[in-house]
Amino acid sequence: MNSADVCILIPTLNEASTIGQLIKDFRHEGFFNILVIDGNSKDGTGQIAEAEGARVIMQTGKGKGQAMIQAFRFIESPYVIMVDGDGTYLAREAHSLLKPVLEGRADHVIGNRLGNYSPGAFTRLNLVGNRLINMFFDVAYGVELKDILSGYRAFTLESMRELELNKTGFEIETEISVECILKKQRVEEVPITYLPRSKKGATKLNPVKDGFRIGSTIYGLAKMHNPMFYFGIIGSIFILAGLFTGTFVVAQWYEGITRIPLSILTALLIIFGLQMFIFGTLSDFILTLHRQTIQLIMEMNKPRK
Ligand SMILES: Nc1nc2c(ncn2[C@@H]2O[C@H](COP(=O)(O)OP(=O)(O)OP(=O)(O)O)[C@@H](O)[C@H]2O)c(=O)[nH]1
Ligand SMILES: [Mg+2]
Repeated sequence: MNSADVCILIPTLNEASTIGQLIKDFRHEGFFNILVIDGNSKDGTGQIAEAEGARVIMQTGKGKGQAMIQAFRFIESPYVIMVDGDGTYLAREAHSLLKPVLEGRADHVIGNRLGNYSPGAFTRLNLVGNRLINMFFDVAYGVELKDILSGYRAFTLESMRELELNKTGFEIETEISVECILKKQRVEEVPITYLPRSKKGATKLNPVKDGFRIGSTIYGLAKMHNPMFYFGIIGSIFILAGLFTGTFVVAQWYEGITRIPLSILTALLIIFGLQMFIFGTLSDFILTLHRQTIQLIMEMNKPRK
């Protein structure tokens, strides 16, 4: 492999305290094709990156996702590594991340931070949030991925071009992970080290707001992949609410009090909830038929021997 075949893609927003050393580290590891997509940093991040020999492009919109989507259009090299610019990932681990891709075993490799993180790298909230989000993702998409939000990844240009990406903020890693699953890419996870963020650079992630957006992204995108999961959650909420009001209605009835409006509400909640399950079953059925049709078309299009 020629070192120019790998593009190191770094999104940055005010990371002046770490970007210089990070680029030095990657160059030391033999990677010279370094692309920084900068969100118009005010602290000289772009100038530092340029002085260290990286190609710097300015982001035209806002958010990490918009930056990544814009930067992907500039990449021509067959292999890509994406890495955050805040110095939390180690350049020397790029080789183990790239290995499965270079050996043709995987299309997309995720650096799993959750096995080996330094004390303080995750706040307690971030750690719990990460684990919950990964569990939710695994149930929704029927896979076993441990760290879908990781910012250190290696993939082929070809597999990256297959992904349909629209998310502009911190939901981008989620969308990438979902798209990899939907496009049936071979995804592998490799353990990596995760270091605490430098004290000098502030985080851009709001754990509550961004955590909620990430959860909604997983849920929203599941409609097309696992409709039973999508409609089942809505249905369960309504049925649970119906059981709650229903328990009250029955308890009151035993005491001789009849609650007519609440009984009607209970019936409506349970009927609506059950309908969601019927919706999910039908959607699952339609999806199965659609998948069979697509498979048939693919087989028909295969060149005959
Ligand atoms: N170009 C660009 N980069 C961004 C933007 N927002 C964040 N980044 C970069 O994306 C990377 C990840 O952002 P972080 O703030 O470190 O988010 P995080 O790693 O999920 O959260 P921490 O654990 O707090 O570090 C960093 O290199 C940021 O500088 C943006 O709007 N535009
Ligand atoms: Mg970070």
